[in-house]
Amino acid sequence: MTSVIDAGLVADQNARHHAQLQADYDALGGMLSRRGLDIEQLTALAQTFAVAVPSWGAGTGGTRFARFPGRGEPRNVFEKLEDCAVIHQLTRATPSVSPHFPWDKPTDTAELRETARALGLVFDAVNSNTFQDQQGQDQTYKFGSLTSNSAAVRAQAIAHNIDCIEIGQGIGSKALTVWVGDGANFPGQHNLRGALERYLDSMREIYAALPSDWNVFIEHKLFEPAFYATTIADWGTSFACATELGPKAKCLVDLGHHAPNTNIEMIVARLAQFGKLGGFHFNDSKYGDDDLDSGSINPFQLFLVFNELADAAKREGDAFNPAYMLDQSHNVTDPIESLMSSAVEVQRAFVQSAMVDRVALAGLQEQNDVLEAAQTLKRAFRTDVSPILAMARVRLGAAADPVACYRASGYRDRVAGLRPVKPGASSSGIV
Ligand code: LRH
Ligand code: MN
Repeated sequence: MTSVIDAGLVADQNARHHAQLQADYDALGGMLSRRGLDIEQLTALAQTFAVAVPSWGAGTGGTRFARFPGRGEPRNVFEKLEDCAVIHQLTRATPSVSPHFPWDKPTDTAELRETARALGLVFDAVNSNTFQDQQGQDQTYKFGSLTSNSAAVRAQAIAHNIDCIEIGQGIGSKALTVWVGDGANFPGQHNLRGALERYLDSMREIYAALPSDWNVFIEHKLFEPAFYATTIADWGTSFACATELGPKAKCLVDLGHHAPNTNIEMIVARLAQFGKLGGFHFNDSKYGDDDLDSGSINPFQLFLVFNELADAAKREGDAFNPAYMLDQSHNVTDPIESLMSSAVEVQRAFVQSAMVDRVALAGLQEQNDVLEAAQTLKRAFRTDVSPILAMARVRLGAAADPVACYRASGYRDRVAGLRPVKPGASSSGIV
């Protein structure tokens, strides 16, 4: 496996951190053992954590107002993979990449799969795209795709999703994520029930094309690009459709796709209870689908989501295995730095959720000792597990401080020289 960053530099950087890290680790170990927790066990658990990186997150994102391209933008899927390999080399927490088609459509799937393998990466769920019209496309998606009242438009959208499954099989993926922006901007623009009926008819054809060991993830979103009614607007509609379609259909929760103050951890608990929690798009937001770095605005919510995941895993054991993926837009930061620190923030919530004393919590809930029950969760969230996460990385040959190591490597300067900025061109497809 090729190391994109010089392994010697990573070792040097880690050597500088060693004494301080060991001291912090021992201090935390002492505190945790007084709470009956074994830091070595938690560090080993941290090393099992993995979250997929969105290929489209490796380039600079933007909004409808503007996109300010960064230096050394990846110009194709191969350069995106190289950047994703840097993220995994320095965090050892992101072994897989979730591609988006046609943005990442390869001419040769074997070459793409082999390039990823050589970089120590595999492919997670593939994402279809019927929310944009591509050059030379026959039918427009202006008035919807899988829900369009035009059979020709629906057929085109269905064919695209089936094409994504075929490419996905070629690169070793096992799931298709279907997010459609279909909806209406005006009351009366379309028949609300008719749109969902057409969606289900289209999804039944896509479902029928799934290999036996594949899943299809339905991703709901409250609004945007539709601003009055979105066909798959909430978890209830997604759940009803996944149930209607069959066992290979599951629901994907993008944290930014809900109304402000929605209790997302409760949605996670519900979908897990009914066996329909397929996966996540982790990010953070303050207002809408802001696609900000995970844990950057509301880390307690991220912790509470993982607290529900830990509860579900305790109930269902290894069979409980939702797909973890990031889905972010990096408008003002270096995407590699944001993706590394976001992966670490999701890993942090994962480790903190494992420190919750679930037996004590159940007892306190039984006794309606409300305050102590709430404090039992807060105690885990308040614990700074940074030494555990850093030690887990160092022991796996990754960086004690990924961002500092990345900056010391000069990688961005190097690729900036190799990848001239194409003015106005968007590498990720998102404006
Ligand atoms: C829609 C979404 C979806 C992706 C897109 C890039 O907002 O979250 O998951 O296809 O972003
Ligand atoms: Mn998403």
